[in-house]
Amino acid sequence: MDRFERYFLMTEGDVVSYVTFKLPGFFDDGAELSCKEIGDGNLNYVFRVKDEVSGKTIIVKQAGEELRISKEMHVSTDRGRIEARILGIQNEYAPGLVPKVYSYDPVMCAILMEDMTGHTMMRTALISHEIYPKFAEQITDFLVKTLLLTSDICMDHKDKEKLTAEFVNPDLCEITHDLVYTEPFINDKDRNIVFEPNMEFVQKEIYGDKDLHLAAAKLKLDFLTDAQSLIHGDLHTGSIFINKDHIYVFDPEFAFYGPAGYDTGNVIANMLFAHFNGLESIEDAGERKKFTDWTLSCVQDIVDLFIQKYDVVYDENVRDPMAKVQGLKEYYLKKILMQTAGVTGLELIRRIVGMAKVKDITMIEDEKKRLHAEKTLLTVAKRLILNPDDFNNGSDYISLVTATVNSMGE
Ligand code: SR1
Ligand code: MG
Repeated sequence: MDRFERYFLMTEGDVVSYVTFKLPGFFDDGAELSCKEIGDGNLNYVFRVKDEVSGKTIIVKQAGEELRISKEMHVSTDRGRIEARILGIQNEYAPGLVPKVYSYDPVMCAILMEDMTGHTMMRTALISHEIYPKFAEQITDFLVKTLLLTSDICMDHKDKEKLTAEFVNPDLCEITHDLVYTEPFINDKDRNIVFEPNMEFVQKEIYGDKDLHLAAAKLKLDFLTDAQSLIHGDLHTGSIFINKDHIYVFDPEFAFYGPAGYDTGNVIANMLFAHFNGLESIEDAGERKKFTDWTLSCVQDIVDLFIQKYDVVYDENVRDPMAKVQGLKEYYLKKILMQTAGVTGLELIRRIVGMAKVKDITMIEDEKKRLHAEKTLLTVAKRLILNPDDFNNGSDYISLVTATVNSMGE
């Protein structure tokens, strides 16, 4: 019996032997292998194994039974299978925009995959106020292709049904039901973490707003019932590796058949976190303007390029004869845009009020500035959730953000 026939949580030392055992020949004879755990997510362990002689590297991502964010939370390790499988599918629809999977091991619940060398985690880069002029083009390619080409508009319905069954992902979806669609509004499990100076505002504007609760409840029903596209399911800027020329989208373990607007909304919300981090923490006025002009124009471009590319990809790939009926393309887009607005609002609220935070906000050192960012974003979020019908293009988002910033004062 080999050491890896039974699941256990590996250490750095185990991972070196594991890679040699699982992928003999990946590294040259005479390789001097070292390993480091580099994960900083909430769920899994991510190891980089490196041959110190050639510099060649590989990533091993192992799912633990307990989550890193909280030992009390246990989630099926089947998420590794889901992630390995969807990376293969996304690589067909959006070639080169996801890391290559070399192998998936259902016993150790570990994925052996390409190291995204030469790229930085996008959230880290944005907190350093790096600008990526190609990002809107790149991410909208990924979004339109992966979302539309896996939908009933473009796929054979039987193939889509089979994929839907393969991607039933109850444990990870339950996390989203709780952390995104429920707890931020009613704190039913008493797990929210509210920045103390913002408590009064949150109690009145979020916990106390029944209209907001109803709108969030409607969005939750959409998430539960609308098996529209094979979505990434957690597409924040910590799930993207980037450099000036290229992006990799990774970490799709929350994938399932759900509303397409869940992915687009997550991207937009996380660009808004970067925007407010820039507004509140860049001291030099010129630098601040440069970065925040880009983050805002990026939000605008993401929405507008998504709409433009949707139009082309729809026409080129529409398959269902009834989806060719005049007006259906526009109806379907409107649904996605409304979901996008609602989910942008939900992601903004849950990262400020709920248990899983984003560094863009928590790293704003000055308490007053953090409070200002949080209140402004919560106000933006409420408008998006309560009036999703109003957000039909990029400039609708920009007008909302600009007007809210102006109305909140210093
Ligand atoms: C319990 S996991 C908390 C969050 O981390 C993941 O990245 C997802 O965003 C999840 O909601
Ligand atoms: Mg993740």
